[in-house]
Formats: sequence, C-alpha cells, structure tokens
Amino acid sequence: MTLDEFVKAVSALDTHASALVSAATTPAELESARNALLGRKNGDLSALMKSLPSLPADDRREAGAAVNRVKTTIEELLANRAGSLVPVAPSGPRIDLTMPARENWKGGRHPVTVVIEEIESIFRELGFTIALGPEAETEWYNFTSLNFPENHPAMDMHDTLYLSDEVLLRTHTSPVQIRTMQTTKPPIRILAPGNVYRRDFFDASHAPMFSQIEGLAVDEGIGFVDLKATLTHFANRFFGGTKTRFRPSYFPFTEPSAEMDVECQICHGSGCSSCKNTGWMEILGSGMVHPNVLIAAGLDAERYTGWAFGMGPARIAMLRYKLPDIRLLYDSDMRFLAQVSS
Ligand code: 2U9
Repeated sequence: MTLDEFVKAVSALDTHASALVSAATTPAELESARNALLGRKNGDLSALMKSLPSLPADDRREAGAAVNRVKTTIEELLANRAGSLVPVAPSGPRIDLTMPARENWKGGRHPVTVVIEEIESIFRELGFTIALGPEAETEWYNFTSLNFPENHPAMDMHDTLYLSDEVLLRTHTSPVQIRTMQTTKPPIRILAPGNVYRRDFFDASHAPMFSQIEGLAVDEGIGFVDLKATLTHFANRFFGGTKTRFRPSYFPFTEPSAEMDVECQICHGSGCSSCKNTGWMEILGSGMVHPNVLIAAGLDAERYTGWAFGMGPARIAMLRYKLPDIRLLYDSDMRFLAQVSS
C-alpha cells in the first residue's frame, strides 16, 4: 500500500465514522458503533493499523500520525453522541420521588355483614337453613297473620312505609316465616335475614332501613327450654362466653315472650354509661309462637309448637365494635370502615 492510498483510507474511515455515530439513536446502538470502529479485534481502526507495516518505512511515521488523529476524532464523535443520548427529563408534571406514598385502601366486608355471616354460621351448625322473601309485602303477611290486633299502632302510616293501599315495605322479616310455614311441613328450623323498613327518624339509634335476623323452629313437643338453651348457646358462641339472662316481654306474635340480655360488653357487669349502669345489654327478643300465628299459617296448633326470635345485626355490631352512633354504619366513611372491617 502507498502512503497516498493509506491517507485516503483514513479519510474514508473518518467519513464513515461520522455517519455511523450520528445514526446511533440509543446507547446500545452507540456501543455497537464503537465496537465496529474501535474494536480491538475486528474494528475498522485496528484493520488500518494492521496495514501500517506494509507501507514503505519512510512513510510509516506520517501514516501513524494520520491514524492517531482519526482515532481521536472517532473518540470525540462517540463522546459527543453519548452526551446527546442522555435521557432528558420528560416534559409534563414533574414527579417528586420524596413524597410519601398515597395510602393504599384495602377492601373489606362491612361490619354489619361480618356480624350477619357469623350469626348465620352459628345457627347453620345447629341445623338451621337460610330463608328469604320479598321486601314489599301485604298487610296480611306483615301484620294480620302475626296476630297483630286490628288497628295496632305499628300499622299506622306514621310507623310503616306503604307503597300503596295494599302493599307495604315489611317492618320485620316475620312474613318469611309465615310463607315458609305455608309451604313446609315441620320440623322447621330457619333463619330469615334481610332488610326491613320503619318510618323512623334517622338519628343516633334509628335508621329507616335496617337489617334484621329472625329465627323460627317448629316441631312436635318443643318448648321454652329449647328456646332458652339454643339462644344461650348462640350468645356464648358469638360473644365468646358471656353471662345471659331472660326478661319477660310482650310481642303480639309470641306468648310467652322474653328478651335476652348479655353482660355489658364494655364494663362486663360493673355498670357504665353504655349499659345505663345496669351491667346488661339487650341483644334479642324471643318467645313461643302464638297459636293464632301457627293457625294463620295453616298449621295444626294442637300438634305443633314453635319458638322464634328476632335481633338487629346493626345493634349487635354496635355492641361488638363499641360504636356510639348507628349512622357510622351507614355513612360509608372509609376512615371508619378501615378500622372495623375485616
Ligand atoms: C313468626 C312467629 C314469631 C320473631 C320475633 C322478636 C321477638 C323481636 C325485634 C328485635 C329487635 C326486632 O330487630 S328488632 O327490631 N324482634 O324482639 N322477633 S320474637 O317472632 C316471630 C317471627 C315469625 C311466624
């Protein structure tokens, strides 16, 4: 090779290098351009260097200097291009990586749902099944069949939400039990959970719609002792071992009737403001099904007896979670729900 040819090759490499380097648009492409140009083994520059010895001895000095210049040029080209490929900050909103992370809300079951499911599972273990029915009912299923006397104040427009002259929103889930007795031959053991409606003011202890769970057992030869034993077992399971007591009460649909108390879950009996210093909290109403109710539902009241109970899961959730105001359960306030839901 002559010096002239060598200098032309150097200049061709210069042109080629500048095209190759400016064509690289990512750091990876630039790295492969560097290899192609300056790689020790197969790079264009080392190929030129290898041809140096084939030049006449007098020309090698000048040729060597030309190679060194092109090498410096290529290195500068690579360094400049690398600088322009450094990622630039994206336009648009800037992210402050030192900000604390946003709270990650975890979903959970509503406290009233938790209570309903727990009550259902305790009674399921005892052989009860779940029964459901319509929320819009007739006066007969909601009141008359349940031994409410004509013109009972509960039937008043002030207490019950009427959808029409004949149809109302059920005020308890008891119509479900009437419907079950009409279609099922005893023995019957059912739990009737559902929403019920009252024309109440929405204050700290009342809501116009609330959930209720009622239960009914009908069989030959069952009595008050079965009611007491079953409901006492339930209270012990639900509250994890608790004192209980029954107080006489009155409902049109049961006779005799009784309310069940558990020891105050706040003060455990010593007396506090939550239990109005009685040491007890009422959790349910109950009683032996009135024979008139069995007869209205088409059962033989000489052959069968029944016992029933009713409770409000929202009230029980308030006892369990020690809530001062029932509206906490309906406001869907995440700060509250995050503390009690599971
Ligand atoms: C039939 C026969 C009898 C269900 C009963 C209660 C007593 C009771 C209230 C508790 C608080 C309703 O949720 S609450 O507002 N219920 O005290 N319920 S006995 O008796 C029945 C039901 C159906 C056929």
